[in-house]
Amino acid sequence: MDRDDGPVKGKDMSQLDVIADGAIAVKDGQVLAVGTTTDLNYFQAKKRIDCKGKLVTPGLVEPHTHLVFGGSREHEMALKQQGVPYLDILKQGGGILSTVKSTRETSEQDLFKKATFHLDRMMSYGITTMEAKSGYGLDYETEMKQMRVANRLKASHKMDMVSTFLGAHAIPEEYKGDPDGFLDEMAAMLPEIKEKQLAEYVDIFCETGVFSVEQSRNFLEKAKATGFNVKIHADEIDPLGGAELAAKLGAISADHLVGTSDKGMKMLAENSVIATLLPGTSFYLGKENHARARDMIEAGTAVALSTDFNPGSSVTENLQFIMNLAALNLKMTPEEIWHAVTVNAANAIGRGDQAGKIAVGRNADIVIWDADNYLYIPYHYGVNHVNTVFKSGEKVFERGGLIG
Ligand code: IZC
Ligand code: ZN
Repeated sequence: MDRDDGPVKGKDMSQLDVIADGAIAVKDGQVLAVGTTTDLNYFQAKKRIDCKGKLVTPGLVEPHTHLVFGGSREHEMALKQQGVPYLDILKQGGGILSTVKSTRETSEQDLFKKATFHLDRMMSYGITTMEAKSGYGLDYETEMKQMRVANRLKASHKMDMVSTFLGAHAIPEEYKGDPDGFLDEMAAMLPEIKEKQLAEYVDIFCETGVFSVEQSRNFLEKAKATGFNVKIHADEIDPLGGAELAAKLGAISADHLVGTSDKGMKMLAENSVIATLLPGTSFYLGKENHARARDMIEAGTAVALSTDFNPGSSVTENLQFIMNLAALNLKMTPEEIWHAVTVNAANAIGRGDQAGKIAVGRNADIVIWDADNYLYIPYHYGVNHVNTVFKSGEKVFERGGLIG
């Protein structure tokens, strides 16, 4: 609990602070004290909640989602089953571009309603802070519409929200064959996004057939010059060198990293870039190769985990399932996994000072689980283990029971 602020790196990720017979005092939405029940017994609490036999953790933090979108892509499931690769579906005008069409056609109010539905579900899985990217507009109007929705949610929903501009997510039909022209249009939006505070981060999909390392560097340098911190969808499918670029630019995080080279991993560690891994995507795209979490941790990197929630490559709001996948496919230990979905995820979206830890002065974002130890959650897969979720001290979700 007394660790300095900042992410937990490398082998420190295996040291988890656990208090047996723990207690938390909460006042005005913040943590007032943490200790054992004996330590905190002197508090004259107005209300006491008995968590006997239950694991209690910080609220989960989700650092990478494509939350705001129109439509869905279940019609592409058959193509996937026939073995058509994700990038081929995109090349044929489907994939991301299919969601772009739906998002352009959906009204701001309907996008808001749909995003609220997914956000509520995320909270029911124990998430209390999360990031949301734009990137299904690929034009001025729709990108702005998506970011306005994210910011309306930030103002109205109990979830703490962080908005990211991902205008550079794919090349729209109007700019086919002219990626640089398209990037110029997206870059021209940066000053207005900054001025209106519509996003805190700028991201790009650096991938074969989408944006090259050089185009990504150029675009993200403009974002940095406008005052944004940057993130990269790096080496998700092909090992292009996105991790090396993230390190050179001093990005706050590099995300995916399935194909990252040894050199890229070394550079991420040396430059303290958080490695946000998204094993749900490898799972959902049916990939056999996985991000090399063990090597990244060995190199001293802080690893975070995320659902990548989106309508194409990872359709789930369940970060607990990602914890199961991290154990099974990334070979991460339970201790590492808990750091990756709390403190490291919070640091990956600039919320390390507020979220991701139960510590004095931080938001009382707390989850009570239907489990009596922390090993249990990455072990029992595919279901929701949450009993109760508190956001800033307020109960926002409680497990319901069967009727009758
Ligand atoms: O809609 O397919 N990888 N972007 C980059 C995605 C997946 C989201 C999507
Ligand atoms: Zn993504």
